[in-house]
Amino acid sequence: MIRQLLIAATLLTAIPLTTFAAKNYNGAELYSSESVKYGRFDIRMKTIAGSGTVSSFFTYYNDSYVGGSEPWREIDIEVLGKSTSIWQSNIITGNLNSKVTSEKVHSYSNLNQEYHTYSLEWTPDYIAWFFDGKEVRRDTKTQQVTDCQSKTQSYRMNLWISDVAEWVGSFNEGILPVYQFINWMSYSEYSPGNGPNGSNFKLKWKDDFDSFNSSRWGKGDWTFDGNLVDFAPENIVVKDGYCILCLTKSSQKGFNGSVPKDNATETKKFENTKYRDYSLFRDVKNDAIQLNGKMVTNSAALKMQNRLLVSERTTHLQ
Ligand SMILES: [Ca+2]
Repeated sequence: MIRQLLIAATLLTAIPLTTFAAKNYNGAELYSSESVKYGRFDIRMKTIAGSGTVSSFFTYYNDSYVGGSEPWREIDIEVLGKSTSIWQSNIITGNLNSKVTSEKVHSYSNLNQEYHTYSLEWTPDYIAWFFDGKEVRRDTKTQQVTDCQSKTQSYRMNLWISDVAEWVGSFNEGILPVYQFINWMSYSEYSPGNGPNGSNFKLKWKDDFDSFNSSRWGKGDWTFDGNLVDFAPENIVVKDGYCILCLTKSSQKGFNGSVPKDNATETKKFENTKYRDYSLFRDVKNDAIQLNGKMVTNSAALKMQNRLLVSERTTHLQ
């Protein structure tokens, strides 16, 4: 009897997880091939509504799940579908068996109806979160910020269903299928004093999702305890300049609909030798402008824009 149990246990560890009974739903996880330490992450996305669901962007030390002497390192942006107006910031440190968390909830309306820009700054001294260019949380020199110095982290976006109803609400499969649309994402390296206007972040790349960059990204094909979905590669679709993460019944993978357009973004970069680099982000719908990541008022924005356009023309005339 004991011997049979031992054989059974050996078989269990040898069989890949995917041969066990599949879950009833499929979600998606887009993950980076590289791991980085520090930087600024900007993600322009439209998340979903639906009790039980989580749409996220997060950074993650890839061996966190191993436990033992490996620490857990994770920084989160999690939009909770139980409401159309809640997203949560969090840092997870400690280790697999003893996690330290610091969740905070942020409220904005209509998260599922419009595209928004979620940003994360990770530095040795602080970790900060931004929503549409405005800072919403900053943790400075806390133990968690210090702990995050120890490991590089990958960056990921996923769409899944949690079985922790007290956190996310109860899931109702009648909402399926639902989709998280990502218009673009950019990554800026942490390089103190070397960014535009002497700032600390220097743009390294921006992915507009005009195609799927398979050297940059991978598609998850796993699951984890407490998650009601299997992540399916087929549930990551690039179409019309958007990356779509799908949450579906297991029999309905993929996306065949039309992509809701992000009608409020246009990013232009002005570069010349006489003037410094400017990053101009125009929110057409709300008639507002961000200049180098800061919101400026309408009248100031118009003046600023005119000056920038003059600068650009001046460059062309030289
Ligand atoms: Ca795009």
